[in-house]
Amino acid sequence: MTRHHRTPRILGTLLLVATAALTLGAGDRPAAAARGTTPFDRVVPAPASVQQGGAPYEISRSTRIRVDGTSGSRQVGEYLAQVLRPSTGYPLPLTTTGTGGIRLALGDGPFGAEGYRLTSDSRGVTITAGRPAGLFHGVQTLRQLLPPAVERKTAQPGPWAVAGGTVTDSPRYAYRGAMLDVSRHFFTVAQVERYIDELALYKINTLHLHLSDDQGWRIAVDSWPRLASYGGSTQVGGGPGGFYTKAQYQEIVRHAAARYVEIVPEIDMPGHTNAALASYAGLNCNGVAPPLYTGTNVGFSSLCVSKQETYDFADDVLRELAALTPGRYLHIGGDEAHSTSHADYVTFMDRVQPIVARYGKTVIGWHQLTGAHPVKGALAQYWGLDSTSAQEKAQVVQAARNGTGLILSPADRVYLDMKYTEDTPVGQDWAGLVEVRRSYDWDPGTYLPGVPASAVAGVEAPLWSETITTAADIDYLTFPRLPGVAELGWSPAATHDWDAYRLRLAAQGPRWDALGIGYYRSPQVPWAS
Ligand code: TNX
Repeated sequence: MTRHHRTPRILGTLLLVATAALTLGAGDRPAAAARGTTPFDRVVPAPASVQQGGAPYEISRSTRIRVDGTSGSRQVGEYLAQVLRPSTGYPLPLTTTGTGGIRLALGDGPFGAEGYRLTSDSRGVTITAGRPAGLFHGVQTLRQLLPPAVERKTAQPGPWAVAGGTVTDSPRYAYRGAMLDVSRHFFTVAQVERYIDELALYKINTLHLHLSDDQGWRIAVDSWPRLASYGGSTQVGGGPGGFYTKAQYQEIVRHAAARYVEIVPEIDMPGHTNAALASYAGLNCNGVAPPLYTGTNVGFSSLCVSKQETYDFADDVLRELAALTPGRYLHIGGDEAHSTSHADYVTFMDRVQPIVARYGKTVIGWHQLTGAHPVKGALAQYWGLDSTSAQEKAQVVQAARNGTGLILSPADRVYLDMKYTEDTPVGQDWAGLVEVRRSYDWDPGTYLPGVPASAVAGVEAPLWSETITTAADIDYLTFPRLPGVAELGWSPAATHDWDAYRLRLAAQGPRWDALGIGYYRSPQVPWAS
């Protein structure tokens, strides 16, 4: 430690006393509140470990963001600067020299792929991680330790103080996802990017895009151009629909990658394929293309399992999609294939899964895939309910025991398109009404008894779009439920506690106001205002 760094002895003694006094016990957080800083126990998702104490750090006009020369540290530094500059009005330059300020450093330590440590004292804030993703998650924690006004896009009065202490954090599960259905209603690149920004706030690291369904095909495929040009030309209720060009899709992928979010593209097959069947008559067993579909029924369409053309189609589509996708996964759907016989379903899945591997990707399918033969390494996405039959659950549990990983998306817990109450606008209720507590109050580790803990890859909150058309609709159904799912995916099981969680969640409300996110003001949560 240089002279420059050393704390005068008397101050050091005071700090020690303060640290002892301020280290958080359960329900004990008066000191930070008294100074106007956000206490560490208001962070969502709850960090693995927090030790609050010591003097706060105040961001000022002279604060610099110190990066370590690696491109990852610089990229996260630029991102942080873009968050902080508009509201603080400070220049916050990036630098590789000097001391103090906000330091983002890659280093050795027990951080894993996404973990980080954040320390704060009067001289500065240091975020250390093994990988850039960890620095990025640490930055999300730092945002939440600053006053909510930091999220505004115009200069605010401040002050901008971060409570003193240490957060040591890493995720419980590697897969923490959300899904957006861009097929039932199309959403623009800007709307998807906004969603990615919102997900990143809560350390979600995966966005699954449901790119095809009966009502619309949303991704350009060069070898089958009518899929997008015709199959993408409408949506639920009629209207123009839309699709992403390859350049637009890659822009979404880039935007996500800069926020350490992996895109998982889904082409739903063999059911949910009316848009494709309408675009190419040859994909139908009878050779006749059905009309485009703008209703909301499910289970009426199927690719023709006995035709070679079907597999040429699947090969071309998955090859082109794999080439656009740096992520590890291709989701091939497989749900609600009610118009495909069981034997045909198994035949289809047996032929299509190896195509995914041929293009270097790993299969994800909805959990009906476990009724066929999931290939080695495949993940099954469970979307059942409490009331799902014991037989269907047992099939999923057995697959997990045999090595199929599970992504948990129980519909009566984490389907973001379910209504909160009978009276809330937009959404569906086929899986039940899902208030905030219900979406948070379950444990992915024990949810399906008999599943080995190691088989649970993580959680995902799907947002189906039959009833929604705007960014405001997306926000309303997503907030405040998504942060709870994010916490189930990130935080240690030991932190799970509804009474504590609802206070953490309440503290997010003013942040969403500052970000322009309209949310459901659930009466279960003690919102501040
Ligand atoms: C079931 S969940 C579906 C979707 C619907 C959703 C509406 C799943 C794999 N299939 O086709 O959009 O319900 O909540």
